[in-house]
Amino acid sequence: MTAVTPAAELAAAVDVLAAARSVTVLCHVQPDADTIGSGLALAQVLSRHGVPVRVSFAEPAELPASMRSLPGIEYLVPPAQVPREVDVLIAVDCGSAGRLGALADRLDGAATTLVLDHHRSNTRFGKINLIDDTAESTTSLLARVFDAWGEPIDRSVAHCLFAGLVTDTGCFRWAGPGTHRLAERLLATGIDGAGITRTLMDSHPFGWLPMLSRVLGTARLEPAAAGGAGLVYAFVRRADIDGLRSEEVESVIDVIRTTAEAGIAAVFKESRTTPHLWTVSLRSRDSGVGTDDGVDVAQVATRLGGGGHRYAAGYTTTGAPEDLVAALVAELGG
Ligand SMILES: [Mn+2]
Repeated sequence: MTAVTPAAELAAAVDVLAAARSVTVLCHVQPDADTIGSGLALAQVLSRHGVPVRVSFAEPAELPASMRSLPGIEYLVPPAQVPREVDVLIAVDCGSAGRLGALADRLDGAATTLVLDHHRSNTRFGKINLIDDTAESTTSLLARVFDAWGEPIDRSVAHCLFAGLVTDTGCFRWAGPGTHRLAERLLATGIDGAGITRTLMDSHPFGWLPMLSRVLGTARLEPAAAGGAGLVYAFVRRADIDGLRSEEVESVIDVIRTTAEAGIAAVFKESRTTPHLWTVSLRSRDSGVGTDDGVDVAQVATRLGGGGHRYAAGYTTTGAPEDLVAALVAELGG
């Protein structure tokens, strides 16, 4: 299925961008390359028009190291530098206001709010909501916004858009019709696609290997879960990730989800600072972009207080490991 972006909302979004006098772009907490790539691409294009723009995210304090070479990084400011009252506020890649973390309170002080997103579970918390859950990434939605606006995608904007596209499609595993056409267009600007991919997805410090070894030792299979679809899960405890980056922690799900006997994969990741606080990554194997089979993990995550896509979602929870597993298994049905 080729992505279908709602035309009226697309036009409304372009109107907001074209008329903006100053813009604050907010990315989601624990940012990934799609939210940051979207923010920095928007900042670069708005700057061409002389529009003052800042980009921020609530936490953690530092941008993940793998994203520090993205063009436009100079537009990033710490959350304390985002004023209480702003002109145009744009949330990128955020399924709900809660994904803005402590910066969610800036929504009330904004003259206009624009939500640009591709999450199925999006709660439409902006005044204008351009949501396309058939888009592979928020950066591919942005490519359509720039086209509708008549803004060329140059090499440094393409770098940011490619960063979101390659990560949200899992290195083009979850590509749909049009995905490779966009990739080709971005690569034709002269960006180093292999280098961007390696920096974002294929580089880990040596400490990643012993961490994986410990974490994979916690993996368990529940073949009867989710009506027989099967659940595989593992735990990343705080002691496992000392000195490692979020990139290493987030990579674990990509190993766990390869289990052939399980349609659903989960990784429980303990907070570095708060014992028994966990963020949970969920993946559904047979529920990719443009397909309607498999378990919709966005629905599961939403019922557990989170959100996401039908094939990739997450939530935050507290408790002892065995209780977390029991709660998830109960929600999956059996
Ligand atoms: Mn995304």
